[in-house]
Amino acid sequence: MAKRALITGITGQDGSYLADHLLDLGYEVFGMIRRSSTETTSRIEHLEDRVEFLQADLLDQASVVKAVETARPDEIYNLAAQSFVPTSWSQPVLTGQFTAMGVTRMLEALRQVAPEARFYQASSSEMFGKVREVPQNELTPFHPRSPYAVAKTYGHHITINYRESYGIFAVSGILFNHESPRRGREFVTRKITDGVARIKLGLAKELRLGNLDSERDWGYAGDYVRAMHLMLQQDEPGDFVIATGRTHSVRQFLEIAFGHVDLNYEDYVKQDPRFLRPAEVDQLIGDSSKAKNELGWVPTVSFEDLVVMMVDADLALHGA
Ligand code: NDP
Ligand code: GDR
Repeated sequence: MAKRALITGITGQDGSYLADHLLDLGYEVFGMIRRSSTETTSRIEHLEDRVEFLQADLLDQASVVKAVETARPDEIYNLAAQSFVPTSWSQPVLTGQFTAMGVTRMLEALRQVAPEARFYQASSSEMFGKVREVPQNELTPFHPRSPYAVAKTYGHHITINYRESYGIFAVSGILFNHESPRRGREFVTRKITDGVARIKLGLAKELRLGNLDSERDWGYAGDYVRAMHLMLQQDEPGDFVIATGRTHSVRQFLEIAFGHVDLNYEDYVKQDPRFLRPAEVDQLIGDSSKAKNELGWVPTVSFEDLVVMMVDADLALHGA
């Protein structure tokens, strides 16, 4: 019989790639969607006939229980969150409700109606924040630098706590930044590739950004969702860092993205203090050797290829 998976956050970047991947593997896929007055399903339009959607909101315990009850999942992937770091300073309480307490609500629903289900929590490299060692691995201490990262750190620990308290097969993937043509436009990579496409096609004259010196370990989302699935297929539950092991600055991203369309970023990029953060994470670089050894997971898309893939996709989207 086909395995059943419930994905929260299915309308987001990762949810859409994970749904593609699980359907390819023969899963029956259920997707949790919250009600909205506008369409939020553009990333999963191509899957509408193949996924069963269940309306629920992470803020509403009864709706979450109902979704788990209906899906009767073998695996739950908890990807839903308020995931944009700057918004976590303007809406810290709501971010805590979604990104921290939402995890407990999902775990409680699992405990109540599907205690045998395996649970994946979307943890984040942002938990390392002001890093204590380089590169960061599963044992590196956390020092979160934003309300988002603090909320994710809670979600990480409550997942481990439910594993230890109730024997639930619950794992946490500590994923470093991963991007794709489906990335939200407010995140820096997509903001840049969208900006490059607009500038190249004469639709915009400049691109306003914040800190160009921060460095991230950027990978491709399509690679990272494979790791989520692998984590739930192990004999024992455990936590894994997923990263490329290479770090680049926003400036380097700009050089490649503008260079790809024969432009110089310095002619178009303006620094704007509105996009600076009250506390910054200066550099992240992950050590995913545990994932390589135990899951057999390795990334397949290089940084350079990722940037080019995203610029080309945005050029096509704008009609080039
Ligand atoms: P997105 O921001 O693209 O997607 C977030 C999803 O969460 C959307 O489907 C959104 O639904 C849903 N959601 C938000 N609030 C609620 C709520 N109250 N009830 C139900 N659903 C809700 O994130 P990504 O796909 O990039 O990331 C997936 C997860 O992985 C997130 O938890 C993120 O924090 C985490 N993560 C991401 C990394 C990355 O680099 N992408 C790295 C490490 C962790 P809607 O469409 O309705 O807004
Ligand atoms: P991040 O991603 O905060 O790492 O969180 P984001 O792309 O927003 O920022 C990366 C770095 O770029 C700098 N930056 C800008 N960022 C944005 N958004 N807009 C700008 O104009 C800009 N200019 C410079 C930022 O200061 C930062 O240093 C992402 C999210 O997906 C989280 O949910 C996830 O947990 C982490 O990645 C891992």
